[in-house]
Amino acid sequence: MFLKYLVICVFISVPSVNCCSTGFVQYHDKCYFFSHTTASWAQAGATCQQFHTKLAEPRTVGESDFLTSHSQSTGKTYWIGISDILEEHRWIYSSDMGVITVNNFFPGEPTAHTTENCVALYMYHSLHGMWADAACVDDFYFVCEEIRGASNPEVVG
Ligand SMILES: [Ca+2]
Repeated sequence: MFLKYLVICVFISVPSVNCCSTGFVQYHDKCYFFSHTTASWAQAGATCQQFHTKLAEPRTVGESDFLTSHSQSTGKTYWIGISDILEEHRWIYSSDMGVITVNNFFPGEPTAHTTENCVALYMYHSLHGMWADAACVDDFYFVCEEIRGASNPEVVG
């Protein structure tokens, strides 16, 4: 099993890019964990932090498409690390409060103004994993992203 994992890592890795920790899924230089339990947006973020990760912050069209595609494959709705809690309709990443650099809101989304301030890869109402605003207290699955620069000496590439 370990050998199989190692072979997959070598096969899909770009040279010099480390493999992801067990349980994480790799996309280019990012490692994502798709949760198997649900939580509110804030609880989800806290859970990610317990493992030295953060709620996923898609910065490129490719990263965003990967997250949407993976959520389609599981059929679940996932929280990601984008909200407009601080200022209505100003969508920012949680970790650095930067305005989003990619926009994957489903056409017509976001819809709910101040009652829905957190972004999910939304599987309901035929949104197919594209972004929608949702009430931050809702319980959804969530995607954590490994924080780059955090050393992981036990992980071999
Ligand atoms: Ca809002």
